[in-house]
Amino acid sequence: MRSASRHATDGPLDLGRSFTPADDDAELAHFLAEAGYLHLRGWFPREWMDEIAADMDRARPGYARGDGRSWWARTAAGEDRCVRMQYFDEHSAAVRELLASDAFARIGRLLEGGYEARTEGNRIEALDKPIGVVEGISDVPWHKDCSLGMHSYRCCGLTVGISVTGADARSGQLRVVAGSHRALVQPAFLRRDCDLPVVDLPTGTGDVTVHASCTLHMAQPPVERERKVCYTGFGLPPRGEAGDAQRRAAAAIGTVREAAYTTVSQAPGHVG
Ligand SMILES: O=C(O)CCC(=O)C(=O)O
Ligand SMILES: [Fe+2]
Repeated sequence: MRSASRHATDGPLDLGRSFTPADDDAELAHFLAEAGYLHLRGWFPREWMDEIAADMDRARPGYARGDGRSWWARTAAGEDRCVRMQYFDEHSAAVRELLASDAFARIGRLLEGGYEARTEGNRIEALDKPIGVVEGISDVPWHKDCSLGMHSYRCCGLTVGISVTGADARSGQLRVVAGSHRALVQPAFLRRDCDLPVVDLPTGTGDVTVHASCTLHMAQPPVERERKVCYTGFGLPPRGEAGDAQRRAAAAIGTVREAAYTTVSQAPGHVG
């Protein structure tokens, strides 16, 4: 008789499952290891999200196109919008409190290996998601975060998305390919013959998405309502001499990444 002690690590995963702070870490870790992502519901207080949203609006005028700390995109309405503010912890006490919280640290403890939060540099990025981007990049199409040469240095990191305003198909949301972190698939585009499940991750305010750096994912462009989200993450500590190589590679690849919004334009996600 197993029913009383049945554990959610038994049997097939329910890929639409979300977890709350009351759930068992072993179940979260199992789901993350198997599926490559997590949806954590009600992880952070709504009041923190309201403060972060207000801090984003206050910080934005301090960023400028070409400052090396932000990404920009032009919209069909003719605006030049700041879509990604890096080093956002410098502008938000609420975000610093979040990064120091046990709820955040708990995510990094889910996997073995001594995952570490970012303690310096660009610790967290705050993203605004305008409707109707026609030039530049705001909603990144299918990719793996550790692609473009970073597999050797960054695998396997964890990306943590903090849903500041909530997100869904109308406001844009994160979509992931379940199990793609364990599959040899092209780290960009989603091939039509890929038979792994695509999972939408609609979130509420204060929810969190977690994905492995090797999980194929994309941001669905908003069509009805803008959204706000912050991205940070955890990584494995560099070991010995690899640390220097990692820093050099990260700097070189970082230069390419930082120019992306001036060299690449996303496919239009919005008609009219
Ligand atoms: O815009 C998003 O929600 C996801 C962004 C993303 O995947 C990335 O910056 O690597
Ligand atoms: Fe990504």
